[in-house]
Amino acid sequence: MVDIIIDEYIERSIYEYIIKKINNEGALHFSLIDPDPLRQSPSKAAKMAKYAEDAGTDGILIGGSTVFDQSFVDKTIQAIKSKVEVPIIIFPGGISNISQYADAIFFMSLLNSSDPYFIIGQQALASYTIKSYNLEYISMAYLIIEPGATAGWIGNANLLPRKKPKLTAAYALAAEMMGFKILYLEAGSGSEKIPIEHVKTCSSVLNIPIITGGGVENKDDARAFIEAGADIVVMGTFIENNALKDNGNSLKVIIDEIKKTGKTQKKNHSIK
Ligand code: 1GP
Repeated sequence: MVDIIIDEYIERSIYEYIIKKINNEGALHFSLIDPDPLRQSPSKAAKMAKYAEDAGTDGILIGGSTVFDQSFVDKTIQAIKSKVEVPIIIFPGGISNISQYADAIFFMSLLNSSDPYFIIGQQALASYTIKSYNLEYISMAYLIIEPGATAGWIGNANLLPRKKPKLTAAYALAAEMMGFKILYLEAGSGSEKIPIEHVKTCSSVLNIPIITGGGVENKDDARAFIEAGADIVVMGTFIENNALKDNGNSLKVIIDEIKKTGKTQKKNHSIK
């Protein structure tokens, strides 16, 4: 059982926390921190996370496509945990990203990979470790749209065409039918934003929540995703570039916009 400190959301799981918070607030914000020693030290990561929490973020995601040192993931999560109260969820770029210190892991499958290793291979290799850590796992379908950036290249993704939102939605609907609890759509970190039509089309057919991110740099970007039907907006590069410079002030403007727009959205996701 995970101990979530935020009083109004004492839940038995991070998954329930996410669903109920989306239903109550209409839209959430997650902050992605890449636990890569070449990017920042654990203490710097913890400072970034604290600024993000103070700016109103609803969760910290930890993960990166080029993380090769698992011990650094542990250290980064422990440092962040000592500073913030919001949940810390692993958004794994690979099996090296797993840590017993996180509150949960997005147990994700890159459904449009051309390589079964990224659809079920890594997951099989990770399964016993996750069980032995008693780590909460939240099944997530992961779809990468052109151009895909590092995640697309590493994951050998058969990138979904930017002009084909229906194709993305067909994959997303299949994922929901297969039992995935959450959908994550992106075109890669530090990349172009995905075309809004992909979010709209997925949202029109899905019941499970939609997370999207990649290239969000201002409140207009964030608002557009929420208005299109996204439930959670993820930001990584912006936080990495700005949080320590302005103490999270520019991030707060964007999160405030997400929360304001969220209030105009009616959400009724069921807990599966
Ligand atoms: C990556 O969507 C996230 O999975 C965040 O992307 O780094 O571009 O904000 P950015």
